[in-house]
Amino acid sequence: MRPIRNAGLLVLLAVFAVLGKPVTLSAQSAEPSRMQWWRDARFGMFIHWGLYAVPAGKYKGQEVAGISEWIMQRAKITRSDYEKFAPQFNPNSFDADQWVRIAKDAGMKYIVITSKHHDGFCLFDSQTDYDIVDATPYGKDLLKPLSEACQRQGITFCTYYSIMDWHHRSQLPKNGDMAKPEWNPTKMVEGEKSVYVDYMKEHLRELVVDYKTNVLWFDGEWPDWWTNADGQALYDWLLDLNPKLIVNNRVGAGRKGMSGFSDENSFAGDFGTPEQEIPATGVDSDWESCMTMNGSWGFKASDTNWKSSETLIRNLIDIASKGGNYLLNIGPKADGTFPAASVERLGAMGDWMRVNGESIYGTKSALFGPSWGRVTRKQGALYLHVFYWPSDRKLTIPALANQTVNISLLAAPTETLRVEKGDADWVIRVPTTTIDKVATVIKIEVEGMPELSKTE
Ligand code: H79
Repeated sequence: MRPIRNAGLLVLLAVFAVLGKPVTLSAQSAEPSRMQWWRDARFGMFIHWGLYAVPAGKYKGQEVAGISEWIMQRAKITRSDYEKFAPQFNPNSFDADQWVRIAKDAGMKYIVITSKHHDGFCLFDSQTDYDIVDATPYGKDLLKPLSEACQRQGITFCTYYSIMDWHHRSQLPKNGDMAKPEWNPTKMVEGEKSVYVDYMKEHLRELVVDYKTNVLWFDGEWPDWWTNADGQALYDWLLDLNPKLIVNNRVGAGRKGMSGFSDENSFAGDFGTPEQEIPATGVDSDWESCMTMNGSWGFKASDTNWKSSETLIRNLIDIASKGGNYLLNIGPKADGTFPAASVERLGAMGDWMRVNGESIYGTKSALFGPSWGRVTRKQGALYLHVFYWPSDRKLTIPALANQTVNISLLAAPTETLRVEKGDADWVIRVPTTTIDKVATVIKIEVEGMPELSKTE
């Protein structure tokens, strides 16, 4: 496990206001590790799918406020009433290869799907019985074909798993009222905790061994009956099952808010999990921002508040420039298809990534944060992502210590750009017109790892 825990201390790369200020980078990048594929990937697909796709945000004719996968809590639905969605869940249009193809075409390298959300319903064929095979007319496994399609197409298959469970008998609503339940957070029934931990372990063994999940992305860890010691024990047990498994910090307790980083009181896991936010500065530990395209994780028919493709592409760049991964969510419909608005946006991201992907994959956080955009770098190249095209055709960056080999636009690679190298600053001459309104990438090919020349 990584030793660094304090988010306050982790914010080392706070240079996004001061052009040219050199920063210290830690050893994160040096060690070859099971995190390598994950660090290189930079872009993944989150999928929230379950029984909540059936009501899709509406209960008994009424719109229910909030994220759709929380409808059981938001509308205070009893266990037996919620179970009635199962006979209506029949995703006949589900096509695992098509889902994976859409993710892959968008430039995503991994998929994290809800194997079980807070509602307790499993999308895989478990030994336990509240699942897609045993409880729905569909009657077939969803995660096995998805895992296999991922393997066929070279996408890494990963799973989300909620510790809190609104369906398991071990847990009661916090108001103790099974007829008008307040499910969040659950209370543990006296003496039932070990029964529930065994139940989780059955699922987790299935996911790791039979479904070959590569990441376990825990959530719902905040009820008071789940402790850091429980998280540590589960983490150790999982790593024994598969020493290459990656597990997020939410396997442990003590997360204070949505910023998703661990402190000295919480479990660090293998990566931090900011939710619906991007850290203001670079962070020197492994982290991944998970975000929605509209306002809901699960499909919500009434939510048409979609972010633009421009926002989504710039979020990906922003996150990469700060050393993190972007886990971008899809909420499939109950019939097994992705909402058209999501597919459209992923298409635009794929178009951008096909031209500019090398400025995202395998990159490390920036050396500086300019006003005109963002910066990423890797061995042999510094990438300037220009959001705001300079009207004077000049882009200023702090001087690099490296020898330059070539400067070009990823969107027009045959043309070499001129640079005027001053002691403190370099000025790159760019074409008059914007190449890409969303983000034009200039590649400065250099010898070695880009570093700033000493200016202080
Ligand atoms: O699965 C999606 C959501 O359903 C779930 N996480 C994403 C990935 C989620 N989103 N919002 N919430 C859960 C709300 C939880 C909020 C809180 Fe808390 C739980 C507030 C208080 C307890 C977070 C955890 C902030 C403090 C502890």
